[in-house]
Amino acid sequence: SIILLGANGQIGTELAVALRKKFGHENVVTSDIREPKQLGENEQFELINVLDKNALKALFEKHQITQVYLLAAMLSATGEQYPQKAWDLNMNGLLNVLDLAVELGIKKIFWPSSIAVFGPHSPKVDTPQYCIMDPNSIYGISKLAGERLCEYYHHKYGLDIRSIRYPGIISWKTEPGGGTTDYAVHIFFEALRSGNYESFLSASTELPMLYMEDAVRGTIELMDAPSENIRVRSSYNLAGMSFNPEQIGNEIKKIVPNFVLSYKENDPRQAIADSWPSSINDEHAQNDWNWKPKFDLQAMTKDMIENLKNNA
Ligand code: VAH
Repeated sequence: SIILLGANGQIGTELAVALRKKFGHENVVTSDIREPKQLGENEQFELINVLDKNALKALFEKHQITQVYLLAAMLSATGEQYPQKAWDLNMNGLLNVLDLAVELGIKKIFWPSSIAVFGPHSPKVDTPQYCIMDPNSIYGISKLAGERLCEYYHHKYGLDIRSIRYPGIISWKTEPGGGTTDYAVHIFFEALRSGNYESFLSASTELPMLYMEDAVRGTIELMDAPSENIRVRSSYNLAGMSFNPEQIGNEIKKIVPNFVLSYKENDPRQAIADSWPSSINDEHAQNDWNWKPKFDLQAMTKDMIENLKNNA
């Protein structure tokens, strides 16, 4: 079976739906440190703390796990409030999965990295797969270290572990928790709820972003690709779109004409965003496994507002 660790999070929630559709409910186990808000009648869920290696081993054996998607992590903004906890969860959670995968012969692993692995001295525009990487958030540092571990365990133990450096991900089903790119999700909820939003990032802060449908499809396409095609065993750059708060605000105003966007000064997340690239080069993902995004800013905005109006 396949297990998703951190299945209640922004990405895990939607990856679970896609994996159950692809492999069948009976072959997918979701898990997280707390119960999900809702669970379908034939959906399997297990409570687990990824830092409890013995419990994790028992869970992997109980369900005869052959694939692991490790989505449990603490994101950038929360990480700056609790750096030691962020390091512990992000690194030891990964190490537990890597070591158990070697011990139990688990076939495939997915682990998410992030554009947070780049730092102030990385090229800012069209950031390449290989370049200087000096992340200065504990989240980015843990993701860079995680990439090094993934590549090491692949070469030393032959683990088929695959990874994507996700941009900020935008979705309507589950709000992100504690990220720096979360403004791009909150702005939609507020535009429809109150008609105004105060962005914690400045108008010109351009960041790489990806719509959830593209993120989920890309993840599954990466995992489905033949192993010999996967030439990057650290983590693949992946690009969707890039925009700043002013641009997404203007796009929303085309649909919600009286929407008012304002800006909050001196939010700690501004410094994190300023250390990240504004756009990403993903030629390696294009060449190795035919990556191609489907949603640009216009299409994403339209889809977000339609879904929020119909579902939230
Ligand atoms: C964050 N959403 O903001 C995550 C992501 C690139 C951003 O890593 O921390």
